[in-house]
Amino acid sequence: MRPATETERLRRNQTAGFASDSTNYTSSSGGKLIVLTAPLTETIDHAGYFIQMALASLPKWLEFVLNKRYPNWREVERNEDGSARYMPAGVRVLEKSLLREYATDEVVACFPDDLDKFIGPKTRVVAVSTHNPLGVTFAAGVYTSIYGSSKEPLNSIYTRVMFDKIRSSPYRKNFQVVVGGSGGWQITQTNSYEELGVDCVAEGRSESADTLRLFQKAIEGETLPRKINLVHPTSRDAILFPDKRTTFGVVEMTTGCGRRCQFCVPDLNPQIDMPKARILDAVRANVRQGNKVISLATEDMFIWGQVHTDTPFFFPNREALVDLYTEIVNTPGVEHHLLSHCTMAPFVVDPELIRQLSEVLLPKSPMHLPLLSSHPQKKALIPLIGLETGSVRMARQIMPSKGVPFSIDDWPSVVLEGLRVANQNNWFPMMTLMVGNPGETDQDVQETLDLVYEMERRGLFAFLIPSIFTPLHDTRMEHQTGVTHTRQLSPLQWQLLMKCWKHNLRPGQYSWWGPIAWRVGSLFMWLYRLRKLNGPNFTWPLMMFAGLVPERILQGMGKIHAGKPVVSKSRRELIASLRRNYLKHLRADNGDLPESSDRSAEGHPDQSRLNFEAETRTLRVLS
Ligand code: B12
Ligand code: SF4
Repeated sequence: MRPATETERLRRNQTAGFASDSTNYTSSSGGKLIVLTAPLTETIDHAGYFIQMALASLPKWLEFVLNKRYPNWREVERNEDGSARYMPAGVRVLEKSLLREYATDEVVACFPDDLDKFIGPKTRVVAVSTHNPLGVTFAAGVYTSIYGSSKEPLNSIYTRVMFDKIRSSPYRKNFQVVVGGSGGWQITQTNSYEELGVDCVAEGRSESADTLRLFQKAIEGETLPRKINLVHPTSRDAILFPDKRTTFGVVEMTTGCGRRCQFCVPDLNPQIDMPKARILDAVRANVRQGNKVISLATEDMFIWGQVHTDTPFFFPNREALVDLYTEIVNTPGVEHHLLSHCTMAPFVVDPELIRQLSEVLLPKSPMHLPLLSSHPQKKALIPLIGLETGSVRMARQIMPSKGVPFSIDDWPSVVLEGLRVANQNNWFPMMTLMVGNPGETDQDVQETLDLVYEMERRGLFAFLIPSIFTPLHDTRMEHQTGVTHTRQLSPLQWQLLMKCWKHNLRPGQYSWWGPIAWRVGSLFMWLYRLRKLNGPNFTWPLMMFAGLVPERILQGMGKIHAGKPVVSKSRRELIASLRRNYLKHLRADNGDLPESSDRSAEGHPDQSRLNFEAETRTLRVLS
C-alpha cells in the first residue's frame, strides 16, 4: 500500500475533525483515531530486565515482594501530551508503520492508565501489543504454578486489567480491538477473544501492507477476521526502525536464528541482520529521548555480520561485532548496555571474540556479581542462552543443530567448554532448561542433572532457569504435550528444578543471614502451602533446596540423584572433531588448531583468512 500524501492526511484529519494541537486531546474532544497500548507490566523499564521477568513469573500474592524491593515500579513517564514516553519496541515499530499512512495526530501510544484520555467517539482501533498476555509460555506458567495458581502470573493480571479498561470504554461499540506481538497466539490458542474483548489477533510483523489494510478495514467499520497472519519482511531494508524511545532501549539487531530448534518460534522468521547505520540511528533516538540503557534484541547476537555471507553464520564475524558494540556503547548518552540472547557454540569457536567484546561491554554493564566477577568493579555480562537439556538423546531429538559447527553428540562438552570461556571473561549467562519435554525419560533428566553437578564440580557458573516444556504455536512441536501441572512432575524433574534454583543462590549468598533466611523461608513455605500444592514428589527436592539435610546424605538415602561426573572434550578435541571444510573458518589466534590441518592447501592459514575476510567485508554492506 502506498503511503498517504500530506494532502490526503490533512483531508482525513479535517473530515475526522481532529484538532491540530495534539496537546488538546481528550476523549471528549474526539479521541484519537488509533490508540496503541501495551500492558503496564510489559512497558516499565526502570528496574532492569529482571523486574519484567519476575512479573511474568510471580503470582499476585507475591506482588508484595516486588513492591517492597521496587516501591515505585508502577510509576511511568509521560510526554507533555500524555502519551507514553517509552513503549515496547513492538509498539514503536507498529506506530512507525502506521505513521506511513496516518497523520501523527491520528495515532497515539499510551499507557493503559491513560486509555480514557485518548479513546473517544472518533476512535476506530485500539491496538494492543503483548509479549505474554496469559502467562502460558516457558518459565512464566511454571513458577506461578509452583507457588499457587497455574494461570495467573502478575503480568497476566495486569493484562486483564488493561483489557477490562478497553472493554468498559463508553465508546467501545465504535472501535475494534486488534492484538499483536509475540504473545498474540496465547489468545488464539486459548480462545480468549470474548473473555478479553478482542476482535482480531494479528500474528506477524507490522511492516507489511497487510497491516495497513487491516487498520484501514477497521477504520471503515468492516468486521475484522478473528485471526490474520502478517508477512515477515524478507530483506533488511524492509524492517522499520522506530525513532521513539523503547522500553529498555530495545533496538532490533537480527531476526531469525538458523539453528532450527524444534520448539522455537523466532527461528521461523527469516534470518536477517540489521544495517549498522539504522541500528545506530535508533540508539541515538533513544538517547535523545532520555534513555540511558540500550539493548540489542536478537536470538543470537553472534550471527550479526555473518548473515548470507560466504561464511556459515555460526562462525562469528569478530571484527564486525566488536565494531558494532564499540560504537553503541560509545554513543554519547549510553550509560548502560544490556545483552539479550545468544548461543553457546560461538564461545568455543572464538574465545578471542569473547575477550574483545568483554573489554568493550563490561564497563557499560549495569550488572554486578561481587562473588563471581574478576572485573575491578565486579561487573558481569548476563546474556540469555538456551541450554535446554543435558541429554544427548533428547538434544538430538529437539535441537539437532543447537551446537553447530559442533555435533549435537558433543552438546555437554560445548556447554562446559563454552561456559569456561564465558566465565573466564566475566560472562555469567542465564541459561534456560526445559523440563518435561515430550518423551523425556528419567535417564534424560539424570543426564541434565549430571551436567548441572558437573558445572558445580568445575566451579563454573550460569544462572539456570528451568521451565516446563510449553508447545508454542506454529513451532515444529506445537502439537506435542509434556507436563501440564506441577503435580505431574517426577521426583527427578523436581530435583532438577530445585537444584537449578539452589545453584542460582550461590552469588547471592554472601551475607551470613542469606542462606539461613532461604532455609527457614522455604521450609515455612513448604509447611504452609507447597506440600499440598505440589504433592509428595516435591518433598525431598525441597529439603535439598533448603539445605536442611546435606545433599550427600539425601543421595546416600537414595532420596535424590547423585550427579555423576561428566567426561567431556576439551576445545582442542572439539575442534579436532569438526568437518575439515570448517577449519578454514577458525581463527588461528585462538590456538587449538590441528597441526595436520590442510588449511595450508589454501596458502598460509592466517593470510588466507585475512584475504577471505577482506573480500567478504568488501562485499558485505553493513552500513
Ligand atoms: C527484548 C525481549 C524481552 C525483554 C524486554 C521486553 C519488553 N517488554 O520490551 C525482557 C527481558 C524483559 C523480556 C521478558 C520476557 N520475555 Co522476551 N523477548 C525479548 C526479545 C529478545 C525481543 C522483543 C522485541 O522487542 N522485539 C522487537 C519487536 C520489534 O518485535 P515484536 O515485539 O515481536 O513486534 C513485532 C510484531 O510482533 C508486530 N507487533 C507487535 N505488536 C503488535 C501489535 C499489533 C496490533 C500488530 C498488528 C502487530 C504487532 O510488529 C512488530 C514488528 O513489526 C524477544 C525475541 C524476539 N526477537 O522477538 C523475546 C521474547 C518475545 N520473549 C519471550 C519470553 C518467553 C519472555 C518472558 C516470558 C521470559 C520470562 N519467563 O521471564 C518475559 C515476559 C515479560 C513480561 N513482561 O511478561 C519469548 C516469547 C514467547 C511467546 N510469547 O510465545 C520471546 C519470543 C523469546 C523466545 N525466544 O522465546 N523479553
Ligand atoms: S538457538 Fe535459540 S533462537 Fe536459535 S533456533 Fe534454537 S532456540 Fe531458537
